[in-house]
Amino acid sequence: MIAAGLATAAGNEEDRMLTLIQFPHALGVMNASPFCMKVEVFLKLAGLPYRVDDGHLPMRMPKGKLPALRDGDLLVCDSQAIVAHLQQRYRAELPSALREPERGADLALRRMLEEHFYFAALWGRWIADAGFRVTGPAFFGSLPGPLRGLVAALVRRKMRRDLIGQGMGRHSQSEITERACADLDAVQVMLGARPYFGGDAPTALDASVYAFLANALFVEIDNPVRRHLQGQAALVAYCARMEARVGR
Ligand SMILES: N[C@@H](CCC(=O)N[C@@H](CS)C(=O)NCC(=O)O)C(=O)O
Repeated sequence: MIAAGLATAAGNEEDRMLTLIQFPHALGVMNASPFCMKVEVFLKLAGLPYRVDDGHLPMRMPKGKLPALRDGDLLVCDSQAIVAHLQQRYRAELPSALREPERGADLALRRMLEEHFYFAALWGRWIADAGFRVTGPAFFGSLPGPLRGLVAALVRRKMRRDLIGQGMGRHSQSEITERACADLDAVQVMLGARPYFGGDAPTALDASVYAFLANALFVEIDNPVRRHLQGQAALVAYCARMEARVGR
């Protein structure tokens, strides 16, 4: 009886726990999707207990993308909506820096990474041959032989279509590289001499910036954007500081 009671209590505890729905671990970073990694970094910085569910395809989610967060009966989709939800519902439990509302300059920097740099990075992973040689086996290597090449080619085709629709895919490789490196230069200038964008402690913006930089720096794809980032001492040191707090 007691054992059954404990099992029920543990079950309830499990039910209450936040569930981060994201892609399976790959490419040697916390998550190969910077948006998923941003949420996981935020959860770690916040010290909120969570579990990961990596068994869902993005097209089955309400917005067709990952990440999503299940909090009780609520399913929150989109990384920024998730951060906003956590900031609101768990406000009292968050370190004070994570509660800060996003200022205009922070929003502009985050949007640059999420809505511009992201697409240059996507191009580097899926369209550039050097990227796809790494991405293809990492994401599809576990599929049965005949399916592997087919699914990889279909997903790559979708990425190419998306990138042309969004616009980044219409530029040449050197133009895309130039744009991505300019974004990284801006990130470094905006960080300045501060340890974090939040000053002495990371804010929600740091979760996003670190997720994007870690995906460019730690993933072993040799390309000019990664080499540029490797030469940006302040951003490399920033990534090391964030890694020491939350891992990579
Ligand atoms: N604005 C969304 C973007 C999420 C996003 O683009 N997720 C990508 C992975 S990085 C995805 O799920 N892609 C699947 C697809 O496009 O089919 C957020 O902040 O969560």
